Amino acid sequence: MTRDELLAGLYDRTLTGNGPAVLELTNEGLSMGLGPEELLYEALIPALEEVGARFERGDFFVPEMLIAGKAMAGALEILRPLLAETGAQTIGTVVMGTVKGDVHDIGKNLVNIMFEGAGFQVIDLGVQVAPEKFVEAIREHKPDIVGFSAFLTTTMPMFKANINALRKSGLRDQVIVMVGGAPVTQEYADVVGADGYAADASAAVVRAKELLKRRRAMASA
Ligand code: B1M
Repeated sequence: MTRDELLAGLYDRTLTGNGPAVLELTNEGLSMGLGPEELLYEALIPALEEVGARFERGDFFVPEMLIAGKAMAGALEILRPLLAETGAQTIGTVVMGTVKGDVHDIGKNLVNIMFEGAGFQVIDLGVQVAPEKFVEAIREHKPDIVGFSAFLTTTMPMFKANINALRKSGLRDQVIVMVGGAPVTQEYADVVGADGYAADASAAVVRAKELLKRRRAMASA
């Protein structure tokens, strides 16, 4: 099998939610020498984008989205140690969660993997995380950054609710707030008063490092 055939096969099997074939092709791709990023960005993520497009057109329904998501999540577990492979020392702590009312977690999990790969310690609170849970976790773990993910236009307003909860608890100034998720934009992040936004997992790491550097420089000035 050629590289292009493998990527095309991985894309097709993810689109149709064939979990066992996705695992097999992911392993095969790696043994052929393809990088984890190639598998991710040239097959797995584009397949889920197509799933979303078909859902919007009414060609796919929730069950199809669910099995495609599960197939992708299985591949992500194989890729996780490779993406997070690093000898780096811990450079900061991040508390992450998908906001209340939202069960999407693949994008959040990918951000977590990239954060871990960059040397961050990640405390993942999972999905449907209520504002008071974020507050509790920030009190307990004292992270440098708290990350809120939202994947639905209807759950994005939880960013503001979370930030308000941090304010009420007197924690807002102690932590950098980052937001992200498929429908989120820089403009929306600014409106809700987040410190940082990133469109994807790699950009999230770059932005987190910038924000952390700035905060540490200000603290030592
Ligand atoms: Co849903 N879903 N879904 N879904 N789903 C979307 C998000 C949707 C865009 C599909 C569509 O219509 N095109 C649409 C939202 C529309 C909108 O709000 N405008 C949608 C809908 C409508 C729904 C339901 C309401 C459907 C229904 O029940 N009628 C329902 C909602 C349930 C709920 O949450 N309450 C629902 C359910 C589901 C499943 C459970 C079936 C499944 C989720 C499985 C899972 O996550 N475990 C699912 C899936 C799979 C999708 C799509 C197809 C794929 C999502 C995904 O994993 N993408 C999605 C379509 C799409 O996104 N194109 C869709 C791949 C992932 C790697 O990308 O999520 O963008 P992404 O993550 C990126 C960035 O967002 C960023 O980095 C990530 C990695 O690069 N990022 C951050 C994320 N968090 C960040 C945090 C940061 C920084 C960057 O800082 C803290």
